[in-house]
Amino acid sequence: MSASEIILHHYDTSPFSEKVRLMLGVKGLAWRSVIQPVIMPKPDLIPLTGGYRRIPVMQIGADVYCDSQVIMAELERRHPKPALGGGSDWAVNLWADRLWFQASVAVIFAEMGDAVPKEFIADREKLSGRPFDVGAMKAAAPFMRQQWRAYAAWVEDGLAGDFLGGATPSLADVAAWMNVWWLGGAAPHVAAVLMEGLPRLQAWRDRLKTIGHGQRSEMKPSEALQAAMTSQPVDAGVCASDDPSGLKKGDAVVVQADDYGRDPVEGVLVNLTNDRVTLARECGELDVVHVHFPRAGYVLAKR
Ligand SMILES: N[C@@H](CCC(=O)N[C@@H](CS)C(=O)NCC(=O)O)C(=O)O
Repeated sequence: MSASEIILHHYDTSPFSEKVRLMLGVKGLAWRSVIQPVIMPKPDLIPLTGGYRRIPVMQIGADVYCDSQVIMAELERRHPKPALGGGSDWAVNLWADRLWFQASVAVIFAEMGDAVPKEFIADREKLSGRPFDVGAMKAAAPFMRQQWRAYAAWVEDGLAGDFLGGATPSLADVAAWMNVWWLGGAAPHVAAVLMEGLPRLQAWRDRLKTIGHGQRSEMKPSEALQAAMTSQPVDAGVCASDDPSGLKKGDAVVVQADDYGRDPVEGVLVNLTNDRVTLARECGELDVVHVHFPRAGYVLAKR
């Protein structure tokens, strides 16, 4: 086990994890896979994140990256070749994560919602703070299918070359892939209808499928905790002195998602840039861990 090993906490059916797995494939990287539970409790994940429960989480030694957005940014930073870009692709990523994903949720659970175990429903109600209402999703499905189709048609239009990024895959390709992959796996008959007459999208899907996930090997959750315990965070961090929030290095802060799964994570601010916030957390037996979040989509406040 090396301190710079990429450890991905995920589960195979997780669409947000699939983005990261594809990116690992595009970059041809070796990584360790730690399978986490689909519902709470997650006793081997929470000590690392300080309360964040969503999946995926990436860990490299004592650095813990919460949310696929900051995970992708960190993979791009540490492994810049082949380059997947950035800039406005991040806006595409947030659209695919939110608007397109919500359409996928409604379309998929309208199909399979009746077969979902009640423990899963209870867990997701707690996560979202709203009823998991299969009846409402069925009622919304015809409208949401139209939304899904309209989004898919944007990808069709954007495919002048093999990928949205041109000749090679970009962050926008990875972001859009999640929804196409999830619907294709969970409700293939609906996916076939919604992608009918979009030949470039279909060819793009088949092209992305062949990329794979890089070199994956399994790891026990206890080994991942051990990796955090025996490592130090990679750098001390830099806080921009002119951040409009007025927050400064060393402030006691709390970070939480602004959509669902809003469990607050408390720590000491060590890094603050336009796209990232990092907290230092002293976690008892885990010593000091740096927990990284994106700025976009997260609320950061002084404690
Ligand atoms: N914005 C987050 C969203 C992550 C997300 O919603 N993940 C789903 C799984 S794909 C989740 O955590 N569901 C609840 C759970 O697995 O406990 C990201 O980009 O990583």
